[in-house]
Amino acid sequence: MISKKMTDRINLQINREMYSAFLYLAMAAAMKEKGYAGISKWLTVQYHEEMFHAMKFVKYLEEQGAAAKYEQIDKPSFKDGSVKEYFEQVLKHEQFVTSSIREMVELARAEKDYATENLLQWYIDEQVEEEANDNEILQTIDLMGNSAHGLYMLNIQLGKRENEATLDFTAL
Ligand code: OFO
Repeated sequence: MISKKMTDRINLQINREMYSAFLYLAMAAAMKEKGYAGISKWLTVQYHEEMFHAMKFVKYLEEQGAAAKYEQIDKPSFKDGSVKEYFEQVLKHEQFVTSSIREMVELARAEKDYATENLLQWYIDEQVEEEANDNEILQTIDLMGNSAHGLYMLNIQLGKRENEATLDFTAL
């Protein structure tokens, strides 16, 4: 059984993960409108990943005899700009999520809640992967010097990203 404080904190994180999903979906729509169908697809796959992150917490609460509480999700907030500026905002958002997960680990340790700490290790690993992906994309953009041809190629490359079957949260 987990504490009320940890249950509330997990529910806050569920909201943050759903906000991340909503943010990437909004960015995907904006990229599609600009003609970057591949980047839009990459962001849409990211939307699915974020929903999986949220639902993995929901499942964990259920297993612990607690319940998910869904709150209002804020309007996605991002500035329109270049492809590089979009990915800079994605990275910045992921850095915020990483700090949020780290804060949860601190709480789990303070409460000697080993089960939640163990679950959070999965999210820590996931954040390392997400930040690495975003950094790699930004590095590629820098290498191309923001050239139109380079962005075209990046758009094709990112469009190859597929949803992973393991992200089906109905199977959680
Ligand atoms: Fe859930 O990792 Fe991104 O936000």
